Amino acid sequence: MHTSCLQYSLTDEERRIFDETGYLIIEDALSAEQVKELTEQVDLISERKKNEGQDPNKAMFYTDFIKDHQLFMDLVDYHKILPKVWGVLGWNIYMYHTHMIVTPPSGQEKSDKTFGWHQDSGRVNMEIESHPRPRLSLKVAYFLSDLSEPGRGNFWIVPNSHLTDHMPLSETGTGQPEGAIPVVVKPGTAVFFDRRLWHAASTNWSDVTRKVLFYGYGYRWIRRKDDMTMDGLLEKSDPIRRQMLGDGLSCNGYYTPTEEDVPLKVWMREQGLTV
Ligand SMILES: O=C(O)CCC(=O)C(=O)O
Repeated sequence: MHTSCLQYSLTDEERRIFDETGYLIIEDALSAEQVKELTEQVDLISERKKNEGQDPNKAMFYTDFIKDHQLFMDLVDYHKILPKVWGVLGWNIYMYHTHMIVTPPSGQEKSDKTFGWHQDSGRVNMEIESHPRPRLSLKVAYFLSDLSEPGRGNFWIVPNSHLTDHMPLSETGTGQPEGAIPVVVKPGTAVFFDRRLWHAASTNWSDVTRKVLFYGYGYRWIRRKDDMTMDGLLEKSDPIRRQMLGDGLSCNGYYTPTEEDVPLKVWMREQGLTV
């Protein structure tokens, strides 16, 4: 990690927004060149998946994509974003999950069907007995296609809903929860969201294919949520990236880390940050 990344540290205002609303929008997180190059790789994967039987008219949900290209790997500890992730969660973190979603035009008539509203983490929401539910993890969504208008398969959220355990939905299967909004952003925007924020994918009623990369970060004692194929990748990575990829010295070190388990902690202390 180069110290210049510290200019992208979470600001007090960003922390306030994230804490209060459950999400944070960072415009121009990716340059136009990065968007173009990442999109080329997403398109290659889309083509490959279609050749393997992916229905071209359905959304492609593809996990564990870091191994597919160096450009994806380089976002694991992206200097403009990781400082904000550790600003929220602290240093005992790793990337527990990635998924890419490509949502082609649905060809459907616009409707008011209720989307699939959820908080992340599945059974965690039923099996941890606390209120409000604990934060535990967040995702960063990098939007590659132009979502500056609604109706393009936008990511939908209910702002400020992250401390709410139950989201009332209509019984008729139509309409969205009160306060729900589409996230309307330009290509290159990164959106942070607290895993507890009520969110949903939506139907793409436009003729623009939606392309998004999701990177999930959580505490090191959380299990990974996909295969996280690491063949040969750890060896090529520097210590902080290795930590982000889930490396550690022992099982106990995920709960009670030594300094060797968490190079990010050591690096932060060297920069004079409180750890
Ligand atoms: O595709 C989307 O916009 C929603 C993604 C989602 O629900 C998730 O990452 O948990």
